[in-house]
Amino acid sequence: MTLAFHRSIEIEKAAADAPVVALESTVLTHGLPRPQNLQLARDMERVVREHGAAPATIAFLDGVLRIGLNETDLTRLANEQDALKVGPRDFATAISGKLCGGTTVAGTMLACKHAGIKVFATGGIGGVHRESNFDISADLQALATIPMIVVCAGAKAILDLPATLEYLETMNVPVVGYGTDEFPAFFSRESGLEVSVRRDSPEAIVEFAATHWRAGLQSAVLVANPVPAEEAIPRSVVEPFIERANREAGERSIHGKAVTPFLLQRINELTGGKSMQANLALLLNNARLAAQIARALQSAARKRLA
Ligand code: PSU
Ligand code: MN
Repeated sequence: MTLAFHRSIEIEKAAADAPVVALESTVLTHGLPRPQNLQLARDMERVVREHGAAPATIAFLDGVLRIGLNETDLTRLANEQDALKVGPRDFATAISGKLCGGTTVAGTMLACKHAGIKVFATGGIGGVHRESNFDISADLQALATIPMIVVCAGAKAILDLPATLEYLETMNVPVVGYGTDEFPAFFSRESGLEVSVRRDSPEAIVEFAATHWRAGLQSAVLVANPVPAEEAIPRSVVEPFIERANREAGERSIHGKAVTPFLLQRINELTGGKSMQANLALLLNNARLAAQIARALQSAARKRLA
């Protein structure tokens, strides 16, 4: 038994080995306000195309798993008031309820597993929350078990970053710093924490991933691409706001799925919109790198066949 899904015409038409980049949609439905969400979705798709790959934004529409959305679909999803935030455990809920939903990093990875997509760009992965009673994102579980390349700007700075990195180590997920030895912290380029390995080109990342999977592992390769310097917010500036937003989430008893959207929105208010600028810039930066990686993957596969 396999899961039914629907490909967009663009993805359907792409050759079997064409470079494809998956894009998540929780960032549209829950991560960014309107109208920036729709603009961002379009911009990410454009950046992927400009760099020679086909974008596959992944989401649920009326209970159908969609691999690639057309303009009408994107607009609908971006304006959907009641979109579900869909992680892997919510697939059956979305399908049986014929619901619309944005897929999280973990949900998008599960979709990629069904659709055979090997490269995915997101903003920041979920992870271990601070002072939480066991709030650990399902993103980490997906990274542990689905072999693909995921490009992010580090884990969201709102999280407990050392604990998140420890978890990734436990789960055999290599964290590849793109042009850096330091694990980037989403809004900031610096965290004081180390990545497990550094690579400086898309080709070198592909080579590393191939070697990782040849070693018999089924885990993802997580690529950490620092936010562009012009839009980065120094950690010392953003950290007090993160602490305050976390405190407020606790005071207001915000739980479960609602935690991440609340924190992102509150930090944006506290930084006077700067954090969203950083968020948008890093998302586009990751879409670009993911497209370059998808193309390098295609070249490597063709060389192997030649
Ligand atoms: N990064 C962003 N904005 C977001 C998210 C990540 O810049 O909205 C989303 C991703 O979809 C990620 C999810 O998978 O938040 C994690 O949610 P949670 O911590 O509840 O697992
Ligand atoms: Mn959570």
